[in-house]
Amino acid sequence: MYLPHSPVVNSWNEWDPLREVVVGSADAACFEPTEPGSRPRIRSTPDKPFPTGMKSKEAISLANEELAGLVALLEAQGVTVRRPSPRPFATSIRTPDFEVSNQYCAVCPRDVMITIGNEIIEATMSRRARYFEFQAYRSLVYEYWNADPRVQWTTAPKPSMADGMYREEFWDWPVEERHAKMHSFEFCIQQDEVIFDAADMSRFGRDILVQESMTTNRAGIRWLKRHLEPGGFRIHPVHFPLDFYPSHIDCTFVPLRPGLILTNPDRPLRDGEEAMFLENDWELLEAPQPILGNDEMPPYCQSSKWLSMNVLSISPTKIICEESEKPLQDLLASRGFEVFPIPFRNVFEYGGSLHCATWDVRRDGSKENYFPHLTYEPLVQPAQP
Ligand code: DAV
Repeated sequence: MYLPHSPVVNSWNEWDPLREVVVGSADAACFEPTEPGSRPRIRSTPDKPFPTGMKSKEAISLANEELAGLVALLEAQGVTVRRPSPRPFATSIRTPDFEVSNQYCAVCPRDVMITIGNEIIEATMSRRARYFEFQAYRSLVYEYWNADPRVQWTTAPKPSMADGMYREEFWDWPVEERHAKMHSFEFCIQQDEVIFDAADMSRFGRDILVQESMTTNRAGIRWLKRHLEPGGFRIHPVHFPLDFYPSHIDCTFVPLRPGLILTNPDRPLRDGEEAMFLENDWELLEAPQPILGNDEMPPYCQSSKWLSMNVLSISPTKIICEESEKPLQDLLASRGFEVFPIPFRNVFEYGGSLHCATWDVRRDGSKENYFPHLTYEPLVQPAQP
């Protein structure tokens, strides 16, 4: 078999030159159902019931137009763009452990799929409506896996998603209680089963950050450590105690290129966790306040205003930003980036912006050590000879 120099699946960080990427699609997208792991609310009228079933044709085509704009920009930059397979998201799911009235969508491949070097990992997921979301990417995964024997493919263990996996009172805790509990990192999922969404990880070569969140628990982080440490990776749990509803790290702590991380001024790292960055010459650069406040986000959007930070790197010098976020664009330009602004606000109600709506399959580059001064304790110490 003839093998090209670089495996067809090869991506070690968030910034190396991008060659192939999957961009999500809003086809057949549904409203996220209310379930123990998620209580969606209409922003303007939180007491009104959240809609169920398929989103309107108009909402779907507005989002699809902006996703097509992203595809066009990436292709003009020489990036190969792939799309998910159509899936019947409006159908209900029933397993021996749970039932849910409809599924969600394939707008945010980032939440489900991650490339770690030459390996594709399908996340366990944390919400019922997203249990089968990996199916939208399976034909692509088979294509990559068949094309190159160097490609590894792992599906993480599926949790039961039974009632007992969740802590439903979480949603009713008043703000004072959340504040009191902010250092315990207990959210709507319990700790018994292995649970993680792919978007709680951020890749820095041989170092990978994992956020403990509403969508990733400590057993999930242990599974990732045991799975990845033998391959020479170091897995670093990170915490943002002032984010009372944390899910997915890519609106909170966003590496832009070696030595530079965009940080969220409302969500500082837990005391002590910044040391590994500062001691290894990484600069933490605060993002400016987003253009729109939380109250001005689209009514069905469940994410925060910090979707502003959800940028996508085409390379260490080229970056795609939402078009209204001028202050962020100016900051990035002042740091030497070529910024590509595109409209993306109609995608927000599907749970993400530019980084969320993509899954990078191939970038240039290899496994580098960007943290040369680091002491790391692996879960399992190598046996003494
Ligand atoms: O800040 O609301 C949203 C991430 C969506 N995948 C936030 C995180």
